[in-house]
Formats: sequence, C-alpha cells, structure tokens
Amino acid sequence: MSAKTRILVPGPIRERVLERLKDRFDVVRIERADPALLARSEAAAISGVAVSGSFNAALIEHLPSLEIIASFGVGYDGVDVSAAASRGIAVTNTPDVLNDEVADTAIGLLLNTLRRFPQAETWLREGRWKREGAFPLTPLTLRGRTVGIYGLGRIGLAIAERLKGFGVGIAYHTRRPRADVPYAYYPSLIEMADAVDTLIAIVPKTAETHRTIDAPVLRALGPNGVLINVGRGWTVDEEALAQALENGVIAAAGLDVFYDEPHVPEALLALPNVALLPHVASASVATRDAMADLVADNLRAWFDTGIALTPVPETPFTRKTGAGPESLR
Ligand code: NAP
Ligand code: 8YV
Repeated sequence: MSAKTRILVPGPIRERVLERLKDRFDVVRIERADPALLARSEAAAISGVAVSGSFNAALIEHLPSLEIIASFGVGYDGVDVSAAASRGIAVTNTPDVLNDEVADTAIGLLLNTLRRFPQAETWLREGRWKREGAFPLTPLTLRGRTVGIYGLGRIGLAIAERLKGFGVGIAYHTRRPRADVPYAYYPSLIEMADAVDTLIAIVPKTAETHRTIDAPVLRALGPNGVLINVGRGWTVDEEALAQALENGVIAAAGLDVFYDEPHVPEALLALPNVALLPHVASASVATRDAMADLVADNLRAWFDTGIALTPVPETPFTRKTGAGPESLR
C-alpha cells in the first residue's frame, strides 16, 4: 500500500490541479461529489480534498480522516463550511489571484451593456453596415454616471480602481464601512440604489445576500438605471429583474452569473436590453492556472508545514490546532 497522503478529487477539475498534486499525493478520482461512489474503507484513507463545485455535509461525514478541503474559486458557497468547521476541517479558497481578471470582466460587461458592442459587431458581421448604414446610436453611455458597488472587498476594490480612470462617481455598500477608501458609503443597499444610476454587484452567496437586488431596489435605481452582476446569481430576484427590464423600471442589465446555472431564464434571454455572459469573469487560461496552483499549493502547504495558505475566515485552523477531535490529526 502506498504511503502517500490521499487526496480525493470529486467531479471535474482543471487538469493543472491534478498535475500539481501527482508527485506529492495519491489522487483518488470519483465522478461526482457523492458518498455512494466511495467505499467506507477507501473513504477512511482520504486526508484531503480538491474540489471545483459543491462538497456537501454528507460527503464530509463520509470521510473520517479528512483534514482539509481545497476549493477552486474565491466563492466557496458550494462547500458546507459549517459542517467542515465543526469537525476542525480547514477549507481554503483562491482569493486575490483572480481580482484583476474579474474586475476587467466587470468593466467589459458594463461597457457592453451600455454601448451594445456585441450587437454592433453582429450588425457588421451580418453585412448590415454595408446594406443599411451605421449601427444605431446607443441611448445609454457611461458618461456622467455614478456607480454604486455592492461589495467592496478584494474584487470590488479592483473594480473601483478601474472606474476611477473612467471619471465616474463611485459609491459603495457593505455591512461595515471601510476606513481606507474615499468613496461615499451607504449603510443600506436601497439607499445606495436610490443615489446612483449604476449598480455593480460583487458580493458572496450567503444567507444575507439572497435576492437582495429585488423589485424595490430596482425601482430605486430608476429608469436610467443599469445593473451589472459579477458576484452570484443568488443575489438577484431574476423574475423582478426581467419585469423591471421589460417595463422600463431600469434601462439595462449585464449578467455574468445566474440563479440556477447553466439555466438562464427565458424571460431574460428574450430581452434586448440585457448583456449575458456564461460565468466567464475569471475564465482566462492564465487566471484559471493561478487558481489551480493555489488549490494545489494549499494542500501542499497544509501537509508539508501544517498551515494552509488561504483558509476561509470560518476555518482559521492549523494542522495541530484544528477544533476537531485530536484523533483526526
Ligand atoms: P471579499 O473580498 O470577501 O469581498 C466581499 C465583499 O462583500 C466585502 O466588501 C463585504 O463587506 C461585502 N459583503 C459581504 N456580505 C455582505 C452583505 N450581506 N451585505 C453587504 N455587503 C456584503 O470577496 P471577493 O474576493 O471580492 O469576491 C466576492 C464574490 O465574487 C465571491 O464570493 C464570488 O461569489 C464572486 N465571484 C464571482 C466570479 C465570477 O466568475 N463571476 C469570480 C470571482 C468571484 P462586509 O463584510 O463589510 O459586508
Ligand atoms: C469560477 C468564481 O468561475 O471564483 C469564483 O468564485 O465564481 C469563478 O472564478 C468558479 O469558481 C470556477 O468553478
């Protein structure tokens, strides 16, 4: 039997993660994160997990020797962190390495939404420029706008940095004001929506953020209003959004994320004033490689030094001080 530490990888993950793990660990693959796919004896030998997607309490329960779950992505809403924390199991994510890519995407999506560049390119490609003349002027522009950023964390800050260069007003809403930024702070989302005409959402999926961008918030944003969401679809009441876009309650929206991916509501697909992307904000080879490296480096650091590189705040454990039973360590 091999003496190498065993790492479970359920479901698909970027090949680079596997490449970076194989010399140090025994990697055990299963088709999906389902306890039924791993016999009890095999499950008992698993010490770590690398996962892209969900990892639920039943699977955590099935792995008695589990010490660490290294999750691919900065958002770790797919992992049952409270089940992990209660056993002293560390959870890691991939913060910072994707800030710039996601912020670039947010700006690109904002410009596409306002200035309709994808539609303008289609106009050219379909020969309409030659046949019919210039693409229609866009009613919306970034000029003169004030942008409210819902979530001014690592990525929200990178978005704000970029927006400064565009000469727009910048405001933000978070639960706690930041001492290190000059932007106007709003303690409530609806107050901020009322004060700005452009809302960029980049908050995590938590119980508190569920469908917080709802009909009243959209009404507050107003008829010149534009919503950009690069955080999680969970944060938006999509039915209210489709109605607001159809009825002119707001002017347009740009969405990279959806409530039930990869399903995009027909009501949104049918609307001309929505720019849609298939959750690609971090999806360049370079950035996904950096995320993959951080998944592997967290596992290597944990088993080599006892300290994970980027644990999530709910699991600030080291290998020896984990809150779980000592027998697990
Ligand atoms: P972060 O550094 O933890 O920032 C999160 C921000 O949201 C903080 O400013 C936080 O401030 C605020 N926030 C959290 N809960 C809130 C609430 N209930 N009300 C108001 N503000 C709240 O996270 P990040 O690295 O910037 O990433 C943010 C999220 O973006 C991720 O969790 C992920 O879901 C999403 N994301 C999406 C993509 C994509 O491909 N589209 C890529 C990367 C990330 P307070 O704690 O003061 O409230
Ligand atoms: C990834 C993301 O698309 O990091 C996140 O939270 O949403 C994206 O960067 C996703 O995690 C990859 O599965």
